[in-house]
Parts: sequence; structure tokens; C-alpha cells
Amino acid sequence: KHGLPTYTQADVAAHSTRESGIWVTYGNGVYDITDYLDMHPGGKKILMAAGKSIEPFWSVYSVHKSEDIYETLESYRIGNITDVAVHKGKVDENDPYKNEPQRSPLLIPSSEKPYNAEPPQEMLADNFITPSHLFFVRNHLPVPCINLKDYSLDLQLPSCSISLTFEDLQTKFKKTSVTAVTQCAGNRRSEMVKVKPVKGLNWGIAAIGNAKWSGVTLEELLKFHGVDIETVRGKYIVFEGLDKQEDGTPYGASIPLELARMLKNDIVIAYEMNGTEIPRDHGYPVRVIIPGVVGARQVKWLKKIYFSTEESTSHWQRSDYKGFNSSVDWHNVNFDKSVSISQLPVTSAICDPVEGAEIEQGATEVTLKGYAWSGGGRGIIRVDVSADGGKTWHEAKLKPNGQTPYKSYAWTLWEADVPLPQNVKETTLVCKAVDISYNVQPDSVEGIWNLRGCLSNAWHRVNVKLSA
Ligand code: MTE
Ligand code: MO
Repeated sequence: KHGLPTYTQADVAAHSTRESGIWVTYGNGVYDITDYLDMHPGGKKILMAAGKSIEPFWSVYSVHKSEDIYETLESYRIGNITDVAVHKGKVDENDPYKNEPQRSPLLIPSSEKPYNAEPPQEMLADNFITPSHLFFVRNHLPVPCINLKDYSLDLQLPSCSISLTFEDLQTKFKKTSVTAVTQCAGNRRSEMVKVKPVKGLNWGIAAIGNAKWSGVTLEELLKFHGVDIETVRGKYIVFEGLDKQEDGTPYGASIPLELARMLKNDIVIAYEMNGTEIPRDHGYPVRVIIPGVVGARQVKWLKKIYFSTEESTSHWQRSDYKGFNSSVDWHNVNFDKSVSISQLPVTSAICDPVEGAEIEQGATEVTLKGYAWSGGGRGIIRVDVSADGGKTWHEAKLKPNGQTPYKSYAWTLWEADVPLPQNVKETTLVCKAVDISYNVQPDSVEGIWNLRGCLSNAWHRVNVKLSA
């Protein structure tokens, strides 16, 4: 290993395409795996690590933990890395982001402060339950540091105010679980940006995840304190977090009480995600889960719940997360005139293959994998896929999600082997889903473009290369 050339992380990062060669690192070794790509038993997935460290991927795909595989990798070694230990500068005491949690190196950030990130899309359809460390993160503010001993959830009820400790939540009530999708309103925004620029994080298709949340149902919590959600006065139920803007106003959101009544005991004040405590990025110690509804209302680091005659006054309720027609732009937008996004429209996406992928020479079929989901608990009844840009369609095989058609809060993963067009150099793979109400996805982005790039749910298209 000595005497080999040395490289920097930047040199490795510059080798992430077949043209430049594909390099990865492991420990302080640098490996040129270009010639190995077609031999990799796991296929194209190895490209996720192109230009990066392969270690975090190996810890997810643990079949790699064997001497043989390490030896194979060693045979591709071309050098050593010079700057393995990234020296972190001194912590800036005034930085509001100085206490952020540890995060998986697999997440791909779209912004660091506040931290926003999505997992590699090729990994998303691997698991029905998205592992917590791979779940997308959407933070608007620094992650609050919460000591469980000091934590309380404040309920402002019509007749009194109640303060509940974490232990109260765990011990005084029945534990209920719900498996539900959380999706950011901006998921798939990058497709909208291609039509015309918008304001917002440039999300790919992975600002969505499916998790099992456990806690107390909102209905039970209220009933225990003598409040019947059916008759309580007010028009909205408001949730506030412990994360605060510089002027001290917390992140907040609301849903109409009418919707809360419809969802009844499906709304969960959660203290567990996927069977363990909620990770800090996802709302430790308590967050509200409102299945079928846009991510923005599922307030993390939940501090306060109250009833009101008006919507939450937070910026994110009033001046964000709303839809507009394609002719409205920043010079003529009026946020007050638009309805807040709550239950989301039907969507689907191809997770694998990815844009620009090369399909094996001589292949007659391609295997597509992806997700489909609709808001409001509307189950997915069909996913159509095409390998010729939408001229001919095939039905994907849906994996049952264990929920019922009118209460399908979880996503539906699907797979399809689709015949490939012959004698062409490239083609477009497409998917579109149909929900139980026969809602369909729009065929193009143009007609649904909006200035914030929300609700981007057109047919999902992936261009791939074929070797003729
Ligand atoms: N709650 C608080 N307190 N602060 C936030 O910034 N972001 C919201 C919502 N709840 C947010 C929040 C948005 S826009 C989304 S999409 C989801 O959390 C993301 O949840 P996740 O980070 O667990 O994936
Ligand atoms: Mo979001």
C-alpha cells in the first residue's frame, strides 16, 4: 500500500462517472472500480458510492462484511487518501446550529443550516418501512436540544391548561401505532424547476418516507381531559414546536377541526418512530402524526396544542405551503387568497433505475422499482409503467401494504419488468399511479407549475441509455 500515489477527497469526488472513471474510498484507500462495475452482484447500486466513501453503504448492505469482498476491493486500489481526518474547526459559540445531531453519511443534503436531506433514491424502495437513519429530514430551524426531564406537552383546553410529562404520555394512555407516509409538499420539486425556476429546496423524489409511529391518539388525549373533539368549540387545532425563529416565534401549523374529526383516532401524538425513541431530527421526544396530510403539519418537537377560531399564524401556515396556478408569480401572489395544503394528491416515482442509467447490453426488459401513494388515506389501486415514453403501458405488481383502500396511510411499493424498445439508443421510463378515487397524476409538469414548486406530482419520467 506504500508508495502508491496520494489523492484528496476532491480528486475522488471528481471521479463519479464512467467517462472520468468511478473511484471510491475505504479507510484511507482509493479504489478505481470502473472495470468492476459490470461484475458487481448488486448491479448498478454500486454507483451510489461513486466519488465517495463506500463504507456507509457497506454497513447498510451488510453482505459486504467479508474478507473476500475486502480482498476484491483491495485489488482495485490505486492510491491513498491524504485528507481522511476532516479537521472540524473550532465550534462557533454563537452559531445557532452548533448542537445539531449526528446524521447518516448516506443522506444527501439539499441544505446544511437548516439541515435538509434525502436518502439515495435507489435505496428508497428497498424497505416498506423506511429506516429512521435514511428518512428524509426537513428542518426550517436549528434542532432544539431537549432534556427529557424538562420536557412537557402543554394542552390548552377550553376550560383549563394541562401539562403532561413524557412519562405521562407513555403511562397514562393506551399506546397506538400508525404506519403512515410523511411527504414534504416540495417532494419532486426539481422536476418543476426544469420548467421554470421556483423558490424552494431542490428535492429529488426522496423527500418522502414511510414509518411506524407510536404514541397516544389525539382523541384519547382530549377525552381523558374531558374534551370531546366532536363538540369542542373552535375551527382549527393548532400545534407548536420547540424550534424557534430568532424573534422567538416557534414553528407552528394547524388543521381544520373538521379534518381532525374525520381522522379521529388516526392522529397520533407520537413518542416512538419505528419502535424506538424518535431521533432528534424527526422530532425527539414527541411529534404529531396526521396521516394522509402534508409533512408541514406534522409538527416535530411538539410543545403545545390548542384550539382556535383561526389558522396557526405561523409563516409556514399562512405564507407558505399553498398552491397557485401557473400564471401566479412573486409579483402578483396573494397568499391570503389560497387554501393551505393539507391532504396531498396522488403521486408515484421510479426509484430504480435512476436518470441517465445505462441498461445492460442486449437487455430485452428492464426492472422498475418505485413507490406510489395518495393523501387522505386513499389507497393505490394501479400503477402504470412504460418503457417507451408513455406510448405503451404495463401494470406494475403492487406489494400489498396491509391497509384498507379507504384508510391507506402507508405507501404501496411496486415492481415491474417492462419490455424495452429495440434498436434505440435511449428511452424514457415512465410511471403513474391511480388511487381508489380514480385520481390520476397529470401527464406533464407545465400545467401544475407553481411559484413554490409544491405538489409536483406529474408522471415520473426517467431517461435511460440503451446500448443498441
Ligand atoms: N416541525 C417543526 N417543529 N419544525 C419544522 O421545521 N418541518 C415540517 C414538519 N414538521 C418542521 C416540522 C415539514 S415542512 C416536513 S416536510 C416534516 O416535518 C418533515 O419531517 P421529517 O424531517 O421527520 O422527515
Ligand atoms: Mo415540508
